[in-house]
Parts: sequence; structure tokens; C-alpha cells
Amino acid sequence: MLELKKGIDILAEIGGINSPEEATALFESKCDRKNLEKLGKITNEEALVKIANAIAMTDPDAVFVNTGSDEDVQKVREMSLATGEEQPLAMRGHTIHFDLPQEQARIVDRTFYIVNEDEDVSVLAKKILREEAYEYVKDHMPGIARGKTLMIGFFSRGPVGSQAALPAIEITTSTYVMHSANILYRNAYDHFDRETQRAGLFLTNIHSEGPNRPEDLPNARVFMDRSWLTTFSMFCTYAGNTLLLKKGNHRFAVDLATYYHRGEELSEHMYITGLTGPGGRKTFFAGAAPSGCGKTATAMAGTDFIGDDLARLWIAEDGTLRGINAEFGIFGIVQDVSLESDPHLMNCLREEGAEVIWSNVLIDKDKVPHWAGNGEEHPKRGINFQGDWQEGKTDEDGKAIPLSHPNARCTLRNNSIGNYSEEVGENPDGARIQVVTYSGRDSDTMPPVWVAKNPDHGVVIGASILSAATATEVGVTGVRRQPWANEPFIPGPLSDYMDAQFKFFNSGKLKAKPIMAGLNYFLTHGARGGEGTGLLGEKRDVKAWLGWLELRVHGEVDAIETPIGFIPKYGDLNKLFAGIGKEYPKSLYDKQFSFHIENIMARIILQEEAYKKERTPPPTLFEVYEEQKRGLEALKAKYGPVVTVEQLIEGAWK
Ligand code: SPV
Ligand code: MN
Repeated sequence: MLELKKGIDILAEIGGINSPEEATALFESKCDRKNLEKLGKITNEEALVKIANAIAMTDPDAVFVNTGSDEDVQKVREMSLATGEEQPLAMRGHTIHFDLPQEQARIVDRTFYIVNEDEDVSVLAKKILREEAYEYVKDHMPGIARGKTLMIGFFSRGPVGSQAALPAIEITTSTYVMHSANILYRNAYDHFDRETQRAGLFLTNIHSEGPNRPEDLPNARVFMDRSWLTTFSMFCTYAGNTLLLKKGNHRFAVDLATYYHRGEELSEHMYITGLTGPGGRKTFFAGAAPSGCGKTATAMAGTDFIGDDLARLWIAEDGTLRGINAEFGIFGIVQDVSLESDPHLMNCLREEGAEVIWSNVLIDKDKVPHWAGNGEEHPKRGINFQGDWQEGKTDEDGKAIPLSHPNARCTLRNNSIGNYSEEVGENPDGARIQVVTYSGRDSDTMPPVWVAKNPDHGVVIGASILSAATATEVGVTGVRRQPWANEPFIPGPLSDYMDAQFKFFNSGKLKAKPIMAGLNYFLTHGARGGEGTGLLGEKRDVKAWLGWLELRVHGEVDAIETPIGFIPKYGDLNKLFAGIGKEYPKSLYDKQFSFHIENIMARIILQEEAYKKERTPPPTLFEVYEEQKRGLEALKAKYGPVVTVEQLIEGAWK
């Protein structure tokens, strides 16, 4: 169980400000008239004390309150060019930010949950005791803002007023972080007091990059204080480590859903997108995928894009499933974004009109950004995340340095994106979600799409995600379990989170149950009798898989029942592929949908073994695995290790 406000409040302890009066006195000594006035409009005393403590602790030269006004937003842009955290590019509204070469992704080895003596965290997460964290912050954060301006912004994670939106404060010395927040989140300065009352809480984030030198990186830390809903981040710049409105607060949101709204709310690492079906109907999807596994691409494949990273889901009074995007923009991986695969995104990146912060791509002499896999001709030299770069440049180990880092990103607002649905995306009632998807990076086992036969099986699809390591985390390799693709962001024991999933999707209040599906884009030729690691599918196929799910949820396509769920019939897919202008040979379908029983069994056993190590995992999980294994074993006994779709249709396993 998680208890809020338990143990010492590290920030208050170090800042030493305990009352609104002391806070006001500090503001008067540290803020100019204009910023003092801006703070004067905030009446939430707890928030004012937090802000005062952040100022007292970090001791900046100046304070800047970002109200989200055009003037303030413009000021942050200008400050970021002045500090050099960003540089202007040739295209109007575009800038480049570089993170240090050693900090191109989330620093999972230096990321910790602050816990009290007796608290459990996920076995997959790192924790630090409150006392130790206190010592660390006290040693490293006091005075960290000297010589700098400390910026304070008030944001909403979700459309203001939505029942699932969470107000949050971002306090940082980094102009890049505040600029990113201005793009990725809705400024809620004008509504902050009302929103904190509605939500009954707010989240606080305090960051400083310090001197931003490689030698400080070993001391970099990301701490999440679960009890005080406060994050501390120091000596780093990569947004995943510093803009803690994003993943830091997502972790708190997971806690809040799991421990305070179990069975009513979920906080997921999910895209939300809509697809236009027959007759112009709109069907909304929410789907999880681990970082770097095609989540943005899936979201962009929709006709009504809502979000690409963080969803808050809840059951509405009318029994429907609702979802909002916690964010208002994307911090998307640019590698392999090309005109052919991502026309909407490319339009923002290559045509004038959008405000874009690029990070860690190559900048040529004309101040134009370039990145790997964009299908364009690449310059032979330029400046990238390693400094001066020319083709063939290698690092100390003799390895070629790529043109752009595989985790290089673009930051832009949703309303710059052609298929963004402002109408649904900004609706506090959220999108009505009818399809939930789970995907990983699986080269040899699961078919491209399958639908769970009931909510329990659906929850188990989420529990069973696997992925190969991606470039989104520093120093991580190998194939990993990725429960719900949310594993890096689940603070508490997985059993608690899983219990919350079962309760939510089985809830009697959830009258309009979504269909729950697995997706896998990463089957290779090598795993299906061919050669090499080339993929059987391509990005645009996503439209066919989503299209089939759209028809399925409306009961307009039949499906083949298997022990793991329902898979599509060839004829239906063939029509959908024709709709996207692509041949879809039966031979490809057979490769994608025949069952390689031993792989599927091994995948289940791997999960069972791992989940048995958790304390008190819900028994339903093992019951579903048992049921699936029985069916798979029956299939294998009858047909051998590879079972064709025709054999699956016979239904002999039942
Ligand atoms: C991810 O890695 O899942 C991201 C980017 O969305 S980060 O902000 O690093 O989490
Ligand atoms: Mn993410």
C-alpha cells in the first residue's frame, strides 16, 4: 500500500520554508515585481510553500514565472537561445538541442523511487530509502541554480477540467525543459487553484542541469518521491530525465490509479488514436508499446490522432471506457520517420508552420536537420550529438558513429499535426475507447494481430509483452519482459498493478467492454523459413491491422478462434490491404499467422516463471496461461510444432 505525505518532506526539510508567510517573504526577496505579481495570483498555499522551498533550496539569481501567456512563452524561447541550450535552425520556429553524448536516453541506472522503510516497489525498479535520498539531495541541490534563472510553470496533464487530468508544477533552471513543457503540456496557470481543488492534489517537479558537464553525469539522479508526489532531477538534460511532467509524473499517476482508484482508473504508456470506419464512423483505440517499438507510428496511422505516449483511462458514468492524452504534443523518435511511412509528421518536420525542437540529430552547414532512415540523401558532414561529424567517423571502440542518435527526437505540438483531432483531444470527457492494443518487439513468436477472448485474456496479453532492448534507455541490452509496456514506470509491486488491470477490465461498471488485442510488427523472414532479420511487414501495414480491429469491434468480421485468442481470416485482411494499395499474398498471411507452438509455449513459460517470483500475483494470470498451454499442447500433439491456419480452423484443440 502507498501512503501519501508519509515520512519527511525532503524539499521542505532542505528549503526550510514552513508557512505561506515565510513563502511570501522569500518571494519578495527573490522575485522582481512582475513575477511577484504572477505568483500573487496563485492561492494554493501548499503550492506556494513548495515553490518557495524550491527557490530556497536551489538559490537562483532570478525567478521567472511562466503563465503560458504569449509573452511568457516567447520569453522562454528567447531565453533558450540566449543560454545556448537551443540553437536556431534554418526553418522558422525550429531549433536544435543537444544532450551530452553519454546522456542520450533515460538513465535507468540513476533513476530511483524514494521509499519509506517498509514500502515495496516493483522488483523491476530501483529504490532508495527516504533518508539516503534526503542526504543526496541535500548534498547536491542546494545552490544548484546559482548564476541561473529558476523557471516555474503550472501545467495540466490532460485537458483542463477533465476528471482524469492532474495539475502539476514544473520548476527548472533549464530553458530547454521549460520550452519543451510549453509544447508538450497544457499551461494551466489560470486554472491552477481550481484544478488542484478538483483533483485534490498537484504534482511537483524540480530540476536543474547544474553545470551540464560530462564529469557531473555520474552524479546525475532522477528521484521520484512517491509519498510527496515530488520529483528531483539533477545534472542531466535529456527530456526523459528532466521534464518530469512526463515520465516522472506518469509514475505517480500509475500509483494514484493503482492505489486510490483501483478498478476505476488506469494510467498507461499508451497512444490514443481514432480510425474512420465504414460509413464515416470513428472508432478510438488506446494502445501500449514499449519505448521505441512503433507506438508513435501506430498513433499516426489513425485518421484522428490524439496522443502518442501517455493515456489516462477511466470508466464513465454511462459505462463507456474513456481516455485522455496527458500531453499536448509528441516527443517522438525521428529515426525511420519518412515521407512514405509518416506523411503527417514529415509535413511538420520538413514544411514551415510547426514549432519544433529537434534533439540529437545531425545539423548540416545550412542549419538543416538530418536523421537516419528518412529516405532522403544525407550530407557527408555536420554537427551531431558527438560534435563534428563526417561520414565514417568512429568512436573510441572503432564503432561507426551514426548520423543521428537512434533516440534522437522531435518535440512538437499536436495541433501542428495534420490528423490531430482537436475536437476529441481537447474534450475533457475524453475519447470513447473501443479497442485496446498491446505490442512489443517480437521477432519470432506472435502473429501481427490477435484478439483476446475475454477481459482476463486481454489483461494477460498486456502482462506478457516482450521486447528487445531499444535506444531509449542508456546501457540496456537483451530481450526483456515489458509488462503492459509500462514496466519502467510502475512504482509498486507488479501484482498490485495487475490486480488493478483485472479489476478495471472486468468491472461491472464497464458496460461497453473494449476488445483487447495483441499487435506485433516485428516478425522476421528468418523466423518464418526465410533468411535474415528483415521484417515480414512494413510500417503501412499498421493500417490494415487497425482496420481489421475496427471491423471486429463492430462485429463486421468473423475470426478464427485459437487457444490464445481470435486471429483474422485471410479474405478480410486481403480486402483491407487492397484498401491501402498493397498486395497481400496468401503465402505471407500463412507465414504471419501459422502458429509456432514451441515459441508460444516458451513465451508463456518465461512469463509464468517470472511472475511466480512476484509476491501474491493474481491467480487468474496463471489460470489463463494454463488454459492457453492446454490448447497449444493439444494442437502440437495433433499437428506437430508448426500449425497452419487451416489446421487452426479445424478447432481440434477445443
Ligand atoms: C519513452 O522513452 O518512452 C519516451 C521518451 O516516451 S522519455 O521521455 O524518455 O520517456
Ligand atoms: Mn514513452
